[in-house]
Formats: sequence, C-alpha cells, structure tokens
Amino acid sequence: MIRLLMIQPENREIRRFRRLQLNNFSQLTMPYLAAFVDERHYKITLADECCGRIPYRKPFDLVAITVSTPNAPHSYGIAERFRKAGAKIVMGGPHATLLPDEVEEHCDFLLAGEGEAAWPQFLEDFRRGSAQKLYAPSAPARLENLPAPRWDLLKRRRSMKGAIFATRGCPYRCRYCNLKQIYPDSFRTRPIEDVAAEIAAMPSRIFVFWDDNLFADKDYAKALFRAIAPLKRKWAAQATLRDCADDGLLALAKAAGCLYLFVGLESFSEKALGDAGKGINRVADYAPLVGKIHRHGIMIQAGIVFGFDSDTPGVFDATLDACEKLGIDGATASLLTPFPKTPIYWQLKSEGRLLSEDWSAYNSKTAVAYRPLNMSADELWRGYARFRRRFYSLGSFVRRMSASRTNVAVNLAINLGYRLSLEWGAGRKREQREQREQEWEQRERSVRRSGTSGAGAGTTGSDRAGAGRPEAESGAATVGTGGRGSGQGGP
Ligand code: B12
Ligand code: SF4
Repeated sequence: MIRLLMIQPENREIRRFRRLQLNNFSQLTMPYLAAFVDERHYKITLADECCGRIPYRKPFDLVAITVSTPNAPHSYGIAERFRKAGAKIVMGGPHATLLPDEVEEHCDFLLAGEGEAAWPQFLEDFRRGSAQKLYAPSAPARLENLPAPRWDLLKRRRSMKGAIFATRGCPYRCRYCNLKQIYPDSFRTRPIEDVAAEIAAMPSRIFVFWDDNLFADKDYAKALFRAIAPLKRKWAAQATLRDCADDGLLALAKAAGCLYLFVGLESFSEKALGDAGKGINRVADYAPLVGKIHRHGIMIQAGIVFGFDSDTPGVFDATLDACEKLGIDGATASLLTPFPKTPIYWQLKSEGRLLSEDWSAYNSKTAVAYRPLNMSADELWRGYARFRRRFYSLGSFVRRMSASRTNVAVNLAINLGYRLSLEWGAGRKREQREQREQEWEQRERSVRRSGTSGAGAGTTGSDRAGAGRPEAESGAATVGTGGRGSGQGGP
C-alpha cells in the first residue's frame, strides 16, 4: 500500500486570518483530487493547513501538494522537509501550471493544468514505477461523471461549510486575472443532474459554489437553480454584476437558496475599470443593479481592488463613501497583485515596477508587490488597511444597512465576525502561539534563497514589497463574508 499525503498548504499570514473566521467555506482542491485515488493501492491522508496541521513526523511514500502563487515558497519548504524524510513529491495547481520550470525544481513530478485525467494516470504510473517527470494534458478536462469530494477524509472545523463547482472558467478577460493562463478554454459546465446529486449528498446544509462565474451561462444557471431548489440548501456564489440585471435569474437563485453573491465591483472609477480591463462593469449601473439584488433578498459581498494606475490616495475614502451609499453588505478588499503571466504582470515587469518576485508577497492581502503609479507602496498599504478597518466599523455598518436593509441580522453576525477577525488577527497571544511556525517559515526562506523560486528577478531596488505595513495588520483578511478570498480574480 502506498502511503499518500495530500496537502492543501496555507502560509502563516493567510492561515491566521482564515482560522479566526466564523463563517468559512472548505477548500475544495485536495478533497476533490482525493476522490480520484484508488484506495486499493493508496492509503490517503489529507491535510488542509486552514483547519489542521501537516503530519511532518509520519512517514509517507508520496506527497501531493497544490501550489498557488502566494503559497509557492511555503509549498517548497514543505516539500523539502518531506523529501529529506525520503518521500517523493508531486505538485500541481495554478502556480505549477503557470511556471512549471520553476516548480519542477522543488518536486519529483509535476502536473501542469487540469487534473481530472492526468492525476489518475500519474497515480497508476507511479504505482507501476513508470511515472514521468511532467504531465501536461493538451485537451480540456471533461466534466461529466466527476467523483464527489472526499470530505470524510478532512478533519474540519464545525464552522466549515461545504463547497462544490458546477462550471469552470469565465468568458471575460480582466487584465489582473489568471484564469486565461490557467484554463485551456473559456467556459464549461457540469451536467446539472451531477451537480444536484452532489449537493444532495453534501454533509453541510450551507455551501459555496467555488465557480469563477456561476452566472456566465444564464440558461444553464436557471436550469441548475430549478433543479436544486427542492434540496432546500443555502449557498453563496460568484457572479458578474452585469448578469444580475436578469430578474428571472435572481428570483430563481433566491428560491434555490442563494444567501449572497460575491460580485467583483473592483472599483468605483471608470478609469480604473479601464486599467483593469473590466469593461463589463459600468459604474453608472452599480446603484440600480445593487438595488435589484437587494430587492431579491440577496446580500452582496463586493470585491474591491486598490492600486490601479489611475488610483490616487483619495480612492480609499471615495470607495468607502460609495459602498456606504449603495449599502454594500460586505467587502473583500485586495491589493492589486500582478500574478505571473497576467497582462498586468507583463506591463509592470516591462515598466520595471515589480518590487519583488518573492511570491509570498503576491497574496493581495499583506504586501504590495509592485510600485503603484499615483501613490507610494506605503500609501497604498495604509489606505487599504484603513479602508478595511473603517468598512467593518459599527458606524459604517449602520450606514450600509440603512441602505441595504437585507437580512440585517445575518449581515450583523457576518460583519461582526469579520471585524473580530481583523482585530484578533493582530493579537499578541496568537503571535506567540505561532512563533514556532514562524521559525519554520524562516527556514523555508533559506531553502528558497538557495533554490530557484524566482525570488529576486525583477526586484527594482530600494523599495521593499509590503513596505510600511503595520505589524498589527499582518494577519490581514483573505476571505470575505463567505470565505471568498479574491476580490482579485473574481467576476
Ligand atoms: C475557490 C478559490 C479560492 C478559495 C479556496 C481555494 C482552494 N484552493 O480551495 C479561497 C477563498 C481560499 C481562495 C483564496 C485565494 N485565492 Co483563490 N481561487 C479559488 C477559485 C475560484 C477556485 C479554486 C477551486 O477550488 N477550483 C476547483 C478545484 C477542484 O480545482 P483547482 O484548484 O483549480 O485544481 C485543478 C488543477 O489545478 C489541478 N490541481 C490543482 N492542484 C493540484 C495538485 C496536484 C498534485 C495535481 C496532480 C493536480 C492539481 O487539478 C484540479 C482539477 O483540475 C480559483 C479560480 C480557479 N478556477 O482556479 C481561484 C484562484 C486559485 N485564486 C486565486 C487567488 C489570487 C487567490 C487569493 C490570493 C486571493 C486573495 N486576494 O486573497 C487567495 C489566496 C490565499 C492564499 N492561499 O494565500 C488565483 C490564483 C492565481 C495564482 N497564480 O496562484 C485564482 C486562479 C483566481 C484567478 N482568477 O486568478 N481562493
Ligand atoms: S476577474 Fe472575474 S470576470 Fe474577470 S476574467 Fe477573472 S473570473 Fe472572469
């Protein structure tokens, strides 16, 4: 029997905040990939750092790690520890797909792209001793008859909710978003009966659609909502604001249990939306569309990104003011981050404005990774941190709720949870408890320095990524009301 450890890594800064959230959705990737493993040959251990520790002391033959850009250095450190103990390492995920040449330095086997066909193939080859170094499927994965995620293997916190995906991809092309570099085609859907059956079997009554843009095909979405309404579950999802113009769609979503929608407003400036390549948003439409969503009894978690080239230091107060007037229920604010190979990345790189290519600074929450145009990196960081504190203050909540008037009790609980997370995340007690993990991260950094993580390339000199960030803010937010972590890369 091959002892397989599957790791969903989460670096210390992000993990600290997420663990404190009262309302947190599960990460899907590893429970889902575990469902493809043949347990006649593999004994699976699942570790999600958001809700548990990595069993470093136990012996494993094969360690699988899903690697995102902000978690890449952390993942390399994890791999190094298990390699020293004799395990083989296989890596996949967005960062492995984007930068296979870098990632392959830190693993024995690499899967670039989607795992549905290649992962079971790799496992079979590995078992037979004939695994190749690189798997890179050329055809888009088929999304029929997919297995249900193995939630049973995950030790989850009670507050963790379920997660599923019904579609993959997004038809749009925002300049800061990595989807077009990660997925081979624009948009695919799963059969509705498969999705409904998976929801019916889910242990949790509340779940999230971890789709990039659930409303991208409105006919599909309507049929899906009709099919799942009888299941009487509650859920959240990501959608583009423009698609929320459809009253019929919103009514069906509500009847099917939609609690709130994560909508990427990104900015209240037309100029910034132009910088972002987000032409699908029009600021003039915000008020009528937000009002419409609220009238259907659905809350709005707005994705907001700060740091576009046209943003000036006035952007933070102007955004808060606009959110309060519109009655935005929750906001997931992010620092603009030039993820590898996005159009924004190439632009900033060619302009010599990347402050670091230490990927741990690319988490959109705790560090500024590039030199903004109309303010300093420090001003951007402080303005963003202040925006979050002020948005989740009691005064702002009252002002927002007097405009929203949607599910005020639920909204209060969620806003309070977020507020407490921001405060507790800064607590000293927690600092002490995490001291030991910090030491490990330092060791990881030295592994990275001696390795080829990409750190250093493109660094522009005196400015430091994350310069000026106050210590009290270092446990900065990653998830919004419902665990949606983006605000960058959401619809
Ligand atoms: C849900 C989600 C989240 C959730 C949960 C993440 C999770 N992994 O479960 C939360 C809210 C936590 C989150 C947070 C963030 N996210 Co996010 N998130 C997503 C989203 C929308 C879906 C991911 C998902 O669950 N997909 C379904 C699962 C089943 O598939 P998958 O993870 O894509 O994996 C497939 C393949 O990659 C492969 N695979 C993956 N890992 C492995 C490992 C092995 C060994 C193998 C063989 C194969 C394999 O097989 C899978 C099936 O094909 C994606 C967009 C997307 N569609 O990918 C963004 C995305 C992954 N997130 C992104 C970002 C930027 C973030 C944040 C930085 C945002 C922020 N501003 O806070 C944070 C990161 C926090 C951190 N860790 O530091 C970017 C990542 C870019 C990058 N270069 O890494 C993406 C791609 C969004 C985008 N449009 O650019 N996110
Ligand atoms: S940011 Fe959102 S709307 Fe834009 S391409 Fe990415 S997923 Fe689609």
